[in-house]
Amino acid sequence: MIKTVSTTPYADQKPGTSGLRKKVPEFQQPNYAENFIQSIFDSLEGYQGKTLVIGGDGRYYNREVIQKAIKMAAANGFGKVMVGKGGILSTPAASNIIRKYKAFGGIILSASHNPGGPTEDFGIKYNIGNGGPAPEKITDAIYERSKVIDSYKISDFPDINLDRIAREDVGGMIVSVIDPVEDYAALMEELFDFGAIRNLISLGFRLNFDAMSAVTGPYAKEIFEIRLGAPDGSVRNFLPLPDFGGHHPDPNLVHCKELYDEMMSDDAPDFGAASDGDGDRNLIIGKGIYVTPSDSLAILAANANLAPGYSHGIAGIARSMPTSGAADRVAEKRGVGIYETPTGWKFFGNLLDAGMATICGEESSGTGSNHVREKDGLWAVLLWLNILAVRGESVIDIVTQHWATYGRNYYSRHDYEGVDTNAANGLITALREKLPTLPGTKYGDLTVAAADDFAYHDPVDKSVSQHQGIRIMFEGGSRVVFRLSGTGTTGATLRVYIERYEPDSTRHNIETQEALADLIAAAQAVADIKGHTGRDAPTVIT
Ligand code: VG1
Ligand code: CO
Repeated sequence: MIKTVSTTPYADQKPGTSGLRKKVPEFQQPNYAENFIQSIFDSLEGYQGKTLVIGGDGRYYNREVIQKAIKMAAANGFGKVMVGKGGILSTPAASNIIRKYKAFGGIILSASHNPGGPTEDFGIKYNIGNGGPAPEKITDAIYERSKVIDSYKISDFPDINLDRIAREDVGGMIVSVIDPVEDYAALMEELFDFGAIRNLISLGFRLNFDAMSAVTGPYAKEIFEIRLGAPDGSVRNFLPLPDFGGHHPDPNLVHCKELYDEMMSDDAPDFGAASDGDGDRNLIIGKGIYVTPSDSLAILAANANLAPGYSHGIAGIARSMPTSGAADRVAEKRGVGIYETPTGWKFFGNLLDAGMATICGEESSGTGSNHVREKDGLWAVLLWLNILAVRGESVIDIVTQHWATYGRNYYSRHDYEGVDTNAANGLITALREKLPTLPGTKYGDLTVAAADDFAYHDPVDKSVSQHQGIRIMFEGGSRVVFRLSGTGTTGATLRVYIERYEPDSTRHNIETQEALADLIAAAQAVADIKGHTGRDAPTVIT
């Protein structure tokens, strides 16, 4: 039976960079999740009788919201729901399922790299029929709807058993509980030369993958240990836990310190990697070398043709604006397109759909391609392994050769987390007001060449997205970018992105923070970070 439940709106359901993210207790308020899910459905047209994919990263509250979403999908007229067993679907796997089974769209329950647990973070995002995050037009409509919503529809059938693969008819809708790994692993086998990678591993190449007690565990176990023959234990923290074992499932040098230290040790394995809460990010560390995500994007793009799925070459590369220009140099040399988008994967969808870009990436450890419409952590790891298997060289050799060929883009991101929201907004506003006066200004030996507030003009649908980050470009090509995070749940996070291009290969071995020291000082001076936030130093440096 379908019930119509009356409700009152919440004022704070504005989706951020990647869906709506809030603390679990906020999501547990009466009707909070229901309001948002109904607002999604109310913002869509033409889904009657169609398929909805539902899955999440296994974090605390995942199962409860999945049951609500299934019952609401039935009440709102969907014909079928496909849901991952155990409520599990990594973000890229969900994107694949939507595409492969021609679903109308999907609801992904995740707060990605944010911590999980009863007092930590939860999130909901909607993906459209191409498998990618809903574009701003839809997320804006969802927000508008959420501000005035007065009822939602829900069916009252019993909870679905999510722990066995089955198909049942409930309340006139089919619910199909599917294996979350199978279709994804099959797609990876199509794109990459598993034979070559298996051979590399059988010859003694050692790999170490940290699933961070998050969603990629079951995928990584199946792919690396079972299909590629890596020894048992190559994948660690492979059991998805609702609180990620109390850690942040963020694959960076702070939260993967153990893996990093191991990779820098004398008897390090050949290759170390990790992925985040929902499986769309990647961390790549070779023996003795951390590969920055921006370099990784450039190197993957330059070598993608070595993998069967990309043997015909790539059409173009897209990167988010704060991501370093390393990929631009590859695109230029190869004569393929290069696109600069705002932060967040939703901006890549149009370029991928139009065949303009094949490979996309972000400085925040996200890389992916046209195989799905999300960034994909295991995809990046497998492309690296495929390249290593074909080239027969070490990670460090491949990276240093890349720098010698293209020059090195020294790059770092400084995050100031948990800053007072007004202070952070004040810093950005003050900086924005200063923009016209900045060109020509000197900071030490650096002179500002140009400064702007990045706006993106989508070449496909012609939409315009304003205020996507403040860019300060210096003479000689170095730059500093400032923006506020759109994924946090506590206060504000200021992100400062710092980049210097160094063509001279005799200067490619400087420690990153040292190579960027003058730009870091300029960033402090131009934005008065200390004055606005009271902070002397960033909380996280990547
Ligand atoms: C961050 C990253 C951005 C990424 C987004 C979602 O956004 O900077 O590059 O697309 O997270 O990633 P923000 O607004 O906090 O800077 V995920 O893996 O958290 O879904
Ligand atoms: Co993620």
